[in-house]
Amino acid sequence: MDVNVRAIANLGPDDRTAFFERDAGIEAIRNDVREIVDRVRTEGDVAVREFTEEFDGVTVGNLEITDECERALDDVDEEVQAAIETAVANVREFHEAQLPEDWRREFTEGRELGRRFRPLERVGVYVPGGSAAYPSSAVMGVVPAKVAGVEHVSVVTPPADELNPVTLAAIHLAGADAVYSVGGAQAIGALASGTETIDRAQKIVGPGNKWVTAAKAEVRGDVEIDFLAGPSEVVVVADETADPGLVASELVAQAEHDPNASVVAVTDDEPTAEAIGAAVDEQAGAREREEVIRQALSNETSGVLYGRSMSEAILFTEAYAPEHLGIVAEDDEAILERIDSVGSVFLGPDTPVAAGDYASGTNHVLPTNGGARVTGGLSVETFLRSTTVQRLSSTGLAEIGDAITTLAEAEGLEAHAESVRRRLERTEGRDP
Ligand code: HSO
Ligand code: ZN
Repeated sequence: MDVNVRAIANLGPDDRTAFFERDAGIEAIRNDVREIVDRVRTEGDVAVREFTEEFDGVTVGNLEITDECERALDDVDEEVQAAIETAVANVREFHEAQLPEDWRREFTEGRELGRRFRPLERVGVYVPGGSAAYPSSAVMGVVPAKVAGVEHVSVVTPPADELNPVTLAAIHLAGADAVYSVGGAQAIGALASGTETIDRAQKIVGPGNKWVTAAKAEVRGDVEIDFLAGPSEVVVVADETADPGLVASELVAQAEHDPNASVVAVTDDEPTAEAIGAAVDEQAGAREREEVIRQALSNETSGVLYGRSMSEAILFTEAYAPEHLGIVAEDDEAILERIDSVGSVFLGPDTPVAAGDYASGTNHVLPTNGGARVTGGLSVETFLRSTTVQRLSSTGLAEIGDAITTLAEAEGLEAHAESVRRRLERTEGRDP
């Protein structure tokens, strides 16, 4: 039996730390990454090409491959193209529903305040390649940016002797404006500082391996980033009404992403936990990526747990703050009500995480590693900035005049107070 079935009450402090402080493993490579990013900043394309030869073992001709993406459509099955189009349409529709409207309101007479939303102008999206080539991630990164109104969306994706045509086609169908054949930390460095060929981005988004993640941490500050997204995670909360086989299939599915994936089922019922554990082991053996799955299942951040009550299961889940949360239980809404820290939620037996991974319309670029305690996943807002706007009438200013001048003088900023007094006096002069 590979997957551990344990009582939450029996977890020691070390077990809990492992579960709740999942390490992205980027600290160890920070120095190497800093050097790559620095060299790309000072040497531009030359450094990009050199690192690509060193790390990817590929000599790239043109760094820009925008036209190849369109041509790649010819090499993609009609069925696959239709599936990408379905994903793009659903992701677009869901993200269009998120577009905020500008607004203004009069809060008291003559004091009108509002907010205005405008897109960023230049954004970079990382699309993973290699063995983890995810065409779906191209859709998840590019579509929300275009829906937000970003004018120039650049995509970077790692080179290969033969690029995956499905990934290229997805990048094109999602609506990217420019595409470059570069991956790893050098790609993030290039987007952060710009090179002769690659446009400098105001914000960089998208998942990647630990080199990409470490590079995003490195450039954060010079450029905006979404958040750090590491190996996939899922927690499924189940009660005794759940079909153990379905719960198990969720753990096995996310486990196939990465040997470092974290997959957990948590329940209030020991027999259910045992049944899920047995189903996980059985299903893992039947999957193509069995080896990766078994490694992920044996991580100290993976396992099947049972609590003495649903409350104990819920508290565990909240502390875990998973990227994905499945709830398969009689009163799933009541359980959801008690969980705040999670990237994306999947309710009921017919809602697999794979739906959100590919085609229901929600975004699959989500915070891992407990990031859900402070942020959500990619959305239209990721690509917008907000501005506040106000207009006061003389009445509106008079109403708050004393509060402003008193606070300004308390701060020793007498000129601030004067800027208000002048206006109040002007009004008095005008209106005896
Ligand atoms: N579950 C991944 C996204 C993905 N799944 C892409 C399949 N393809 C995010 O954690
Ligand atoms: Zn997935």
